[in-house]
Amino acid sequence: MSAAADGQLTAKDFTTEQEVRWCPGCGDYAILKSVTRMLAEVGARPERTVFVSGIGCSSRFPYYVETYGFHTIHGRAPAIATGLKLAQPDLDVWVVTGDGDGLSIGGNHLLHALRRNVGLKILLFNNEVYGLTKGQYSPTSRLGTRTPSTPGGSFDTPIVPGLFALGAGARFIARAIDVDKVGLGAVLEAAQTAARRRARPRVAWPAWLVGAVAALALAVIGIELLLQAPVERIRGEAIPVTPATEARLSDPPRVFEWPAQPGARAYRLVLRDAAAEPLWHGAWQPETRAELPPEALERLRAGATYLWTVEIEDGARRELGPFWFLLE
Ligand SMILES: Cc1ncc(C[n+]2csc(CCOP(=O)(O)OP(=O)(O)O)c2C)c(N)n1
Ligand code: SF4
Ligand SMILES: [Mg+2]
Repeated sequence: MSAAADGQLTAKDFTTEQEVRWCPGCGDYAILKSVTRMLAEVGARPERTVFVSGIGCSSRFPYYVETYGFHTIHGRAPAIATGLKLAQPDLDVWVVTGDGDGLSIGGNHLLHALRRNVGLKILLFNNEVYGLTKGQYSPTSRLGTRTPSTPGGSFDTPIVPGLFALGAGARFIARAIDVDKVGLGAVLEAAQTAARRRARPRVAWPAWLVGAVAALALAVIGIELLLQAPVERIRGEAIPVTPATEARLSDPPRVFEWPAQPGARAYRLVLRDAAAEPLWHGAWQPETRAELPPEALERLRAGATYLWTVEIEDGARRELGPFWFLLE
């Protein structure tokens, strides 16, 4: 590993010599580049950083980053990473998973890792398909997707991963696009900062209990870790909407605006309370602006905090726009 003259590591220092086995043009290359760049920029230490993955093309990620890593078993990376983080809370533990690995076979593990909030950073590469096993449909495939396993077109309603994370009680939630270097970089840095602030679980566990819980998690038994804390504040950024980063209910803004997104046919603004329950939403509309009616303002004033997302309709599905927010 070579360091720059000032001792600062560079993205190259976080890149391994391994032959990368992704197809030419795969979006995973762009994510790998953004991650190695972010690790250098935030001053991460390779010996304090671990990438844990499941199975899939995306899950080959640990081979390509010059840190510690585990290429584990299908869908179980969150369980293994939870055990590691509880045993070594000062490590930066990242989980890399795919839409199939994380939301299908590992859905249960992902759900419990999200609600426990032990300080893992989970990257879910959502290419809407099982890439490694030649393109079967996945839980995020759009309606009508034709694949070897759905020759007549998929008829299952796709999961929206951001909403799944919200509903599971995650504290930091974000969505970015692989080739959006600036947006993805900002999201990765925000994730790193958010997790560092919660680096230690709030409950100090004896070592024997940590081992027991890791084993139980692997055996697919859900356990309440009582790590929930009252939500006092919500901060975030989204498709740069005005008002941008922070909103308090004492003075709710009336008008929200956002730039047009490629491929979008319609938008809907959704305001949620701290438990992610929708408080108000505007109807689908082609405009990139929404004005809250008086009854929506009343509902906001009645709550304590809220966050907002812009949903995008592109004809085949609904998705959340790029965003990040942190529930504190
Ligand atoms: C227990 C088990 N079931 C199924 C498989 C086959 N399998 C390997 S990877 C994969 C899906 C990967 O999809 P995703 O997580 O979306 O990753 P991608 O390749 O798209 O990055 C499947 C079904 C397996 N290896 N083990
Ligand atoms: S099969 Fe798809 S996900 Fe896998 S490396 Fe090729 S392009 Fe990427
Ligand atoms: Mg996939």
